Amino acid sequence: MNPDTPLQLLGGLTAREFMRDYWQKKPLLVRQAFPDFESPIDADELAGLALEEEVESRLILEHGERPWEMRRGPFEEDAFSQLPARDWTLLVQAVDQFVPEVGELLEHFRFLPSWRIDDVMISFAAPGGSVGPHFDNYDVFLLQGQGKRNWKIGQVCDSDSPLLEHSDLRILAEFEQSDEWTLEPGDMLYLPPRLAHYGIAEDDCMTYSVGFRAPSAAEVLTHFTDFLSQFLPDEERYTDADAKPVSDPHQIQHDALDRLKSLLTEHMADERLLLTWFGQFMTEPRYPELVSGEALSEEELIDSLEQGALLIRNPSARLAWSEVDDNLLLFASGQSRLLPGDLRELLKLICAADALHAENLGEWLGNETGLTLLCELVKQGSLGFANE
Ligand SMILES: [Mn+2]
Repeated sequence: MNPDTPLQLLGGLTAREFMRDYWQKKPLLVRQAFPDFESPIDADELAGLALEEEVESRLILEHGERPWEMRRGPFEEDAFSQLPARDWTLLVQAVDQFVPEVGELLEHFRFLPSWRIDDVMISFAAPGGSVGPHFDNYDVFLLQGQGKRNWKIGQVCDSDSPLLEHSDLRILAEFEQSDEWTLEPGDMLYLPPRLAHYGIAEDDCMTYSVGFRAPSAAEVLTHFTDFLSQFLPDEERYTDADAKPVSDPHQIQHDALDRLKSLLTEHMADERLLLTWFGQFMTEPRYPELVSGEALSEEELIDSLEQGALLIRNPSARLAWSEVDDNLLLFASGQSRLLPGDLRELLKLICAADALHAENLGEWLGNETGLTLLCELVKQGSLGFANE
């Protein structure tokens, strides 16, 4: 994707301009980002998904058993027939994993790293439906799929921003409106993290939210140090072979702090381990139970592909790659593999292709390491045969 091509999705901005001026900085409203957009899924299909055990869904009722009542799915079939005429919202997470046409929308966001994208949540709201004024700690693109929604934006928030008490949701107690727009199908609003927003359905209304992953500093530190500590033997300890006799035995001297700092720096600076951890962390599937496969021999794989089989990415799997020295790392759904540098084009193909087949794999079918890798990915469940 050429970063200097103006994009309709970004209202005629290039990806480079959008990243420089808006991304993580300020909101952007784009009228007809998706011209003549027709939602690939309707309200009944969305409600149908919310009945499924493996799908994560919530219902928000502004005037439920308590204000802003939240109910968690999966729901019973009659749950929707008993709802009031207005002021409720159904939210369904990760619809991109269950409806391929929704997953395809993400192709338009290829100017951003795929490992930063979390999911496409779809909400359906009756007139007046809202989840209240709130803020999120991640970026979001809000695409209007059907009907109209009024969006108000407000102040930049943080964890000290006052919230309503006794609420199932994190609803802001104060909302300082700075702007508002009514979005129609195909219109899209980009919001940076922590900006207060308040969307209210004007009629039966469906909104797509493309959400992002951004680990908190606390998560980075706890998860990375957990990961690192697996590689550290118990005998590796605080050492002070350079210590001098102390004048006050009760005082912790700053030379002890220096030794600690160098212990930390030594391990934190291990770039290969940092990269390995990060790639694994960012490709962890949202629903690991949906990523499972079966063992397959290399002969079986070649036979199937030569008979025209298609290998496709499991929509619940996440893939990314990176380079380390002369080698490559492939990250697949929370696991990593160190691979020789000559597999670069294969890794790029595995990560990017809609489907792998005899034609686009070509000579890779004769590459022993490449074949082993493909079998491992099938076994792990990140790749699978189409129509199975
Ligand atoms: Mn939000």
